[in-house]
Amino acid sequence: MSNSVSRILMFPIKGDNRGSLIALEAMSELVPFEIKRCYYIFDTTPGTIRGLHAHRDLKQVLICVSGSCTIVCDNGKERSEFHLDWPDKGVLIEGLVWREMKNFSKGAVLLVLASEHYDEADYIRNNAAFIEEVTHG
Ligand code: T46
Repeated sequence: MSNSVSRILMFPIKGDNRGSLIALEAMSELVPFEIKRCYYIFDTTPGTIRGLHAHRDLKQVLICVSGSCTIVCDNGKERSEFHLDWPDKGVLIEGLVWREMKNFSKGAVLLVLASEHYDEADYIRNNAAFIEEVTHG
């Protein structure tokens, strides 16, 4: 069985009368890895579901920096849903976790910090293969 983790993160806001700022640093409690890549998802087609895959060896923090969306995480034993609707919330995903992103609001921007460079070989895009790997290793 996997020791995969997905959990909500709450980021401290540095606010003053000019507005708000959130600062995230690599190798901290909130981002527990070196950041090798970041990417963002935007201009999402209404009603679409993205993701629908797992990773073998990737740590990520997902932040909806504008608008809102829902992140579904399934580690083969339990399925969790996280609604991201403000930039002070994130989701940390580590280990073998099937993920889906859905319910994107108009104008939503989902920022992702990742521990590794892009590697298609790290993806499991077939759900039956994910179940097999999460169950039997
Ligand atoms: C994940 C979720 C949250 C690249 O060339 N480089 C990259 O770094 C990424 C992430 C993607 N791509 C290419 C690969 C595809 O041709 O961009 C295209 C769309 O990627 P994909 O269909 O994998 O996008 P999502 O939104 O389904 O999944 C993405 C990440 O790929 C994935 O790692 O965890 O966001």
